[in-house]
Amino acid sequence: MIDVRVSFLLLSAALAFNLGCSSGTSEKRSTTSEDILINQIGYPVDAPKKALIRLPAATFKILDLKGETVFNGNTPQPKYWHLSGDSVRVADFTAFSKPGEYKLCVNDTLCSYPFTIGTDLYAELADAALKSYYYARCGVAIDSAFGGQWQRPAGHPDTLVMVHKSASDTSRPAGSTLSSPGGWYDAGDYGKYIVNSSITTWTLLQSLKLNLEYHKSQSLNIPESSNAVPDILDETLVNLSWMMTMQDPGDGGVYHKLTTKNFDDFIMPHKTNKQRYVVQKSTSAALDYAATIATASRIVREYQLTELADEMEQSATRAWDWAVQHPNSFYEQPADISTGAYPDTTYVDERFWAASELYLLTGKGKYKEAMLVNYQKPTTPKWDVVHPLGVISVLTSDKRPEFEQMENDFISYTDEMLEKEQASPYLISMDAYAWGSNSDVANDGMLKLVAYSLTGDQKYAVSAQNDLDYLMGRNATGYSFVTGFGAKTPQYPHNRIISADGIKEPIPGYIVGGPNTIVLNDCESENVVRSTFPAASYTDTECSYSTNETAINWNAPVVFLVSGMEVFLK
Ligand code: 9MR
Repeated sequence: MIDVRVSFLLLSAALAFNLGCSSGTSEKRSTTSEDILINQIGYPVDAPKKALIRLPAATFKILDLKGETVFNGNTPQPKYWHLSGDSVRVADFTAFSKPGEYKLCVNDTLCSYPFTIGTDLYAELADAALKSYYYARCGVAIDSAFGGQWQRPAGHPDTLVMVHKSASDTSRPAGSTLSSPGGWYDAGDYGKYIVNSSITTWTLLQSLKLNLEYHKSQSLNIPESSNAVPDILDETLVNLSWMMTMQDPGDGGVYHKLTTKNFDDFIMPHKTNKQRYVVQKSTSAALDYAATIATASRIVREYQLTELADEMEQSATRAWDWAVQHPNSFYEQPADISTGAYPDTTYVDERFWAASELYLLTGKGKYKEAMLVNYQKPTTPKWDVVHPLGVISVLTSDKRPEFEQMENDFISYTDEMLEKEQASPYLISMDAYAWGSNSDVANDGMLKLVAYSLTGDQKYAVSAQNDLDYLMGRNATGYSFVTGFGAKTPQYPHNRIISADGIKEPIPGYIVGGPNTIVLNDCESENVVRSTFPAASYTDTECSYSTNETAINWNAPVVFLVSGMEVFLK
């Protein structure tokens, strides 16, 4: 017979554990502590499992949901980080790998959010990160059959876009109109920008290439899900079709962006009616376009989309030719326009990227020459640092043997990242915080997964897991940065649709830009005071466009990293 008193105690202890409040017995009292930082989704069975503790705790325990201790560990001395302004100790429980749901506790009373040890932990996250692009589609209605409660009417048809005077020529004078529908909204704003679209689209295509079987098995429930191509390619084609309308058929040049003169208000897409413009042709737009469309041409050919592949090849080549004739058309924001600029001051990296993709597509010597002339050692990619994208394309192609030095440089860079991660109190390779810092961490993870796929050395995948752990909560802010995933996730991203749709839960699957101190006063009017330590300088407030915005280029490496971890470190 069960002892009623014992079973009551067990039950109340379990409840207290679940609810994070007192059970009435001091030894079982547990409070969720913001000073125990974990991956709030959890850890794959065979992955390294590390938490960070900001408390003076020399030991820690892992408890199961019944409140039973299943693992005891010691922590080393804390390490101070000048970027976060705090000291953390590593709690390593890699040795414990029994699937289940747990909390990590110190001093018997302070516990982390619950987390899981298991397999396929990131599958939903991978789907949601990719489906975020469906929700960001411009010019189409989001149907409830696919978008659930986040359904919305179509907005921004972009069939009568005006040519801005900065973009005018004799065949398309200022004030004339053209049609450039579709694609994805760039970010929290409703603009569409070629530079940022390019790195985003390429990253998704590269994820498809590297994790082919995984992406083939994904079903996102988007309108195209039942056709013969993987959903990631369907979604990417939505943006590629738009990008191709941004090329001037007359001269092959590419408009830098399609936006209103000033940012739209925080209202739904179908409620906006400001005139939209194509603005200035730029060399960066032409080269990024050439690189992305050339990459797409190779991939769609594999899916027997032959006509499209041919059209893309011709289009990419024309954009390259335009850029050769206009090598220094730097984007200059016109006085009457204030939307995003995506400006740049050097095109060496863009030229290398475009030349690489065109060489892989056509095999022509002139592109190989341009590659060699413009080569620089790879670093972490960004919208204005794109040569690493060309390096990845080359190293994951059949042309890899021609470029041994490039491979050495790539591996040296990833090895340097691993050294930095080992020295980092927060176990990441990033050592400077820029606008969109979360995407820098995700891009580091992407490079590590590429290094893993090239060398087969598990150490790179292990390090990429650390990047994912950081993004999902093991960071100085304690936020799991992807909406809808984790115990503490952004509720008020700087995103016009999420703000205006009237739905309490933000659309899931969006990573926010993350901490940095570039614009400390973006929420001044709301009296938000941010940390002056860059790693901790984040606020989940809508006004914080510099830390809490969503953006397509930030989500793409998350798709890559999370899908990759699903494959590499189950
Ligand atoms: O991601 C961009 C970041 O690197 C720049 O520092 C910042 C300021 O120029 O702009 C960011 O890009 C924004 C773009 O200009 C407009 N759409 C929203 C983007 C994300 O904030």
